[in-house]
Amino acid sequence: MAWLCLFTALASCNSSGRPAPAGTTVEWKFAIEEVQGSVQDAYAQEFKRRIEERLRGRVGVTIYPYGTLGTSEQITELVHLGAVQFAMASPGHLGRLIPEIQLFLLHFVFSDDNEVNKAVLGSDEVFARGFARLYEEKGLRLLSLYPEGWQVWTTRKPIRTPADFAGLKMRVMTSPLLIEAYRAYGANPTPLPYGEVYGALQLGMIDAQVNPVFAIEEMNFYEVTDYLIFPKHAQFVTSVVTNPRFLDALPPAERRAVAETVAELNDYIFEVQAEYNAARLAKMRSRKPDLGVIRLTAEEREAFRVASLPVRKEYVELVGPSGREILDMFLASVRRAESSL
Ligand code: 6CS
Repeated sequence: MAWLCLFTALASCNSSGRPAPAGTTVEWKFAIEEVQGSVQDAYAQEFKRRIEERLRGRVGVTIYPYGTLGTSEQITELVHLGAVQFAMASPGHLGRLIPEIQLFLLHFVFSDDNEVNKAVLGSDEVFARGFARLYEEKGLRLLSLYPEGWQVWTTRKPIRTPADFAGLKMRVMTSPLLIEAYRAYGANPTPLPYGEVYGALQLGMIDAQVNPVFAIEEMNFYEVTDYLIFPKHAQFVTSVVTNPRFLDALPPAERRAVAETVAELNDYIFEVQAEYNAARLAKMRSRKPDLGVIRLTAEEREAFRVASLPVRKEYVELVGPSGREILDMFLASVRRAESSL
């Protein structure tokens, strides 16, 4: 009910695609799934700066950090309803709406070279022909797909083999495939919204969670954890979305400003995520010198890769016949990019 009131309040503000009367500034709302100072915040801040510069006096962008508008799934719904104009929508929380997007939650499908992943996510094959139409079918316009960093397990004990996961209560994001991804290692996966993870770790309701380094630092998960395990098994991918009715109704100059800004931000955000992830690992280690950091060897990673393979079948079953096609297309795309970059 409280959330419904929030929707009504947001929707009543002037943020339609209609041109603003001369001399007035229209507000575009941009909701992110992370807190201030995060990778998504850096994206939204730069989007705001560039949009306001391009559309001087006509448009102002307000950023809503995580915690101000609800969970990730609720934020996506607000874009769908047109109460919020732009948002981040991570595949980890989008699986119930767009089952195909859970491709990015499979383990060991990305390249070990993140430049390759960046190129593949922005490619015509994966972005435009692959996923944009699937978002459109669900009433969302996909503007960008970008990586935020390698996923890292934070645990109370060292993990080097799938057997180490036996019975481990692992917090996962809310997309259904993530349950299968960690069951494959023998874990006990527990889906939870982002905002509940710290408390659940502190109270021992969960033993472990998975997120990129920058998030582990800014959400203070490292305070309630003993080890950071780097398996390099998956990238944290997110998507930038808008409401198609809003975008299509904008005057051409404003639509162009959005398209140009979004295109420019791909390189910008790629550098930001690399910088944030490196700097924050150093920060956590200096604040908590006894924090264990384990980088799995090639052999250890291979054991996880083999254990993760049956989940690809689960993905195809969950998505239906097109799932096999999407998976094959993505793997081929990664291989091609690896040999050409
Ligand atoms: O774990 C999560 O739920 C969140 N993690 C990140 C890095 N961004 C947004 C997402 O909701």
